[in-house]
Amino acid sequence: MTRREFIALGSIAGVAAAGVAALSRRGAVSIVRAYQQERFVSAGGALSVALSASEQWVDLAGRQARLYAFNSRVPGPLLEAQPGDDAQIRVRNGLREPTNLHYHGLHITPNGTADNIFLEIPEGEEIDYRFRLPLNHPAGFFWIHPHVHGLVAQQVSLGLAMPFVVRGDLDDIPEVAAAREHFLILQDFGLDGAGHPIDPGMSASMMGREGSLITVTGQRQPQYTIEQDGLLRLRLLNASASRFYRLRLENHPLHIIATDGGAIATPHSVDELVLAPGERRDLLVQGRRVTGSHRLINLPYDRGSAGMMGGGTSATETELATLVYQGRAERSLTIPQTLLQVPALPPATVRRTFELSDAMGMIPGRGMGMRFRISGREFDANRIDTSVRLGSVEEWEFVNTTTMDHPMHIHTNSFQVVGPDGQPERAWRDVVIVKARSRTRVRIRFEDFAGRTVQHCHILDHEDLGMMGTILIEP
Ligand SMILES: [Cu+2]
Repeated sequence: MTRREFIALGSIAGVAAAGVAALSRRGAVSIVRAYQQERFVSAGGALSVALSASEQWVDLAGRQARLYAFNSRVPGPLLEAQPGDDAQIRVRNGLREPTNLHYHGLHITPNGTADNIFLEIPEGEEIDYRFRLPLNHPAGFFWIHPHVHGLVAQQVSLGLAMPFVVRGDLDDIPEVAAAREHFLILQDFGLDGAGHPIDPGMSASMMGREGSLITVTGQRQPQYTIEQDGLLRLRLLNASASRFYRLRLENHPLHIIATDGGAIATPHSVDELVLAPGERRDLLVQGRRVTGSHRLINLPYDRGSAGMMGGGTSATETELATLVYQGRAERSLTIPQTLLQVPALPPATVRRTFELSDAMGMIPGRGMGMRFRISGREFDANRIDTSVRLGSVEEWEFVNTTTMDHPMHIHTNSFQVVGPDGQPERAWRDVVIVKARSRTRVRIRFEDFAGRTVQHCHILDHEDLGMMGTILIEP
């Protein structure tokens, strides 16, 4: 295939145009789209995508900001595929530093030109990522972001993130199919008055940088319309480098239908939802009211502090978005009774403990500061920290000795969180919050793919400051 054919294929889907006009509370007309950005959809078993990463001025929340962008937009395009598809993703690195792509949550090989974070794309060069999604890959909401150790927090916090949706059985459940779908990609940015990023400084890096401008799929406080008796499907992704969100929708319970790795067995209703960096949740909202606007609020969440350095999360409530009633559904839609079965993983044959700790050390370019470790060691790409057997089931306990929460993420395979009763949760996750001075267990099966992969804290500053370890899955 020539480069031109490749690019032409990639733009088949073009820009999504499911625009909906809505009256804002201020009386002006605003437009909210299902996904305003570019969209690439697989066809005939192939997903072909052309991307470029660059530092540039972008439209963000109604202003100009100097950010890092995939295809000139923040967040980047939406990629949509089906189980069994062959993906070819060409990325040109227009940044003045190396970058690469990590396919967060996808169950694909960590080798070659697939989900291989040890690959780097030098400045000015390009690479073709190629991989096949397994035929039994769960439908779900995954995402792509750079993963070059030492640069991850910077590149993600400056905007490099894009959603990767796998369509399948969950989408075919009639109520889910009938719901109006929106992707809510939560990002935060620290910008000065001119739109330039603010250097977070050392203490913010140790805590994990947070920006004061929160955007939802590139917009500030967007409006979503819901029909009376209708259903809204909100697909949430925390694409922030460090910020946790604690979400509540006024007057509406949130019906969770999927966690990070796909559907759960039955919808689970909550009033509040905590999302750590990297996490996703798929929610249904039922239009049980008639009128009014209802705010999606971000509540304070205390994720601890870096000792005497202070920190924590801001104590204020923020409005992230608004739900507005408009019209009435042709037929009344209800929350489905059942979704998809999730079998519990069998008992583990191997148990391991990982201690999460911090220690003072040198931070390049910044002087002495806090660094982060897993089982006493900082990340070293040339060392194997954990060797496991392909096909085996293991139970891992994370023991957090620090005064901050660490959301741990494992690449390649999703896991089940083990409850206090010793039973695994029937839900697939790839990020789990290990709260300050506490411990958390997960059960994981290393399926399908041998090779070298990693686990790390998804507060990306912590990862860059050492909190990552290698895993060798041996055939
Ligand atoms: Cu951490």
